[in-house]
Amino acid sequence: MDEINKAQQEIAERATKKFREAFKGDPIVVRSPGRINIIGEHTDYNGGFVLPAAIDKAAYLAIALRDDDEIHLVAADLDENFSISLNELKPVGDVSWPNYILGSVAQFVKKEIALKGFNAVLISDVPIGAGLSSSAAVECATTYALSELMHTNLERLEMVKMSQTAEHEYAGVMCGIMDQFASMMGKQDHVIKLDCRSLQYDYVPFKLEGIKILLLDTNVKHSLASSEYNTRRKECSQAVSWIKEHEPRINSLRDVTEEMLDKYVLPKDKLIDKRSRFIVQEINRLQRACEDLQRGDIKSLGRKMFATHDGLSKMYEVSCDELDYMVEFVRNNDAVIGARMMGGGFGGCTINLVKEEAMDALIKDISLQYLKHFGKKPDAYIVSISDGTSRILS
Ligand code: GAF
Repeated sequence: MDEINKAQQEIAERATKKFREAFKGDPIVVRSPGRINIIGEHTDYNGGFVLPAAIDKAAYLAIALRDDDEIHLVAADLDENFSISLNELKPVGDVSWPNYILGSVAQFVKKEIALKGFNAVLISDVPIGAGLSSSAAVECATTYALSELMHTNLERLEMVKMSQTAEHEYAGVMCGIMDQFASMMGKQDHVIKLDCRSLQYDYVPFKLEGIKILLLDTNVKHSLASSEYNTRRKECSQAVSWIKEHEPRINSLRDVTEEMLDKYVLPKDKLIDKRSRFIVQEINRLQRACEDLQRGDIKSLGRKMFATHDGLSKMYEVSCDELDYMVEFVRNNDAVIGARMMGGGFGGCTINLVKEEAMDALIKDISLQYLKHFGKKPDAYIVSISDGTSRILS
């Protein structure tokens, strides 16, 4: 067994042990990973493309059915419990983690799929609030586990959509489909080029000789639900409706050109123009980045990652001082091929493609300087690309 699988097995065994301490019976264990995204940010809900991958950090759910309608949950790392009846399902206000599970349960109820109550223990090593989709990991783990236990034969894509709706309805974040798709559909050593409009996708090999993926966590906890994410969505759809008045075939920013923005959006509102122009550029940038990847031109891909960061920071305005600092710190370092903030923004991680031999020195250096500058320590995770949601113990 390789190191990664061994680590997964250990967490799964820990979840099973916790389950047996808290409940009776033998659980199954489902693992569902967090995600990275190489390029293509905030493009998913605009009908564009994204280039995510599942990582070797995941949520683990040890779970078994009950004979009644009750749901009993334990978050082992947080040492918290939560119970509710299937018949009283609703979002809970004061604790957030149960919502990701309950939101997924609610999708089965909505589809009138027969369900029973269940006991579950959650353990996750996806850092919370770091932009690595810890919530999507829990949603996908729950959806997949319930589907297994109830023998539903749901297709993976259907489970992706159910998990996304769980986030909308129980976490109040009108997210696109990227996070749940990456968690559920990830493939080891591959990124997923996903067309978020047609949902067609290709796995693109992503194992770069001598280069590793480094995530630097600002430890600024972002809260997507804190309205800015939903505001960006509204700004983008405002641009689309202004353009649609003149070009009725336009349904999303995917079909929009910068000339259309010049004509129909810029004269009306500079801010909306800036937001939507970033998205139009980002969708194009991703297409060209995929060509770089195909040609093996990693330097060119890296330059595009920096360009994406600049757009997210100055045009889409979803960065923060800490993220900007981290990207500036590595921008002229020859060992760093590309870097940018990743995910929804306002905190969380930067993603960096770093030459292996320079990795340790870089982490040491940036950790020290970041601490001096912001008075708090960053975290560093070297991640590898893993498979998506699966059952790993039964
Ligand atoms: C968050 C959302 F959940 C995704 O759907 C995506 O929009 C991302 O922010 C930004 O690219 O992770």
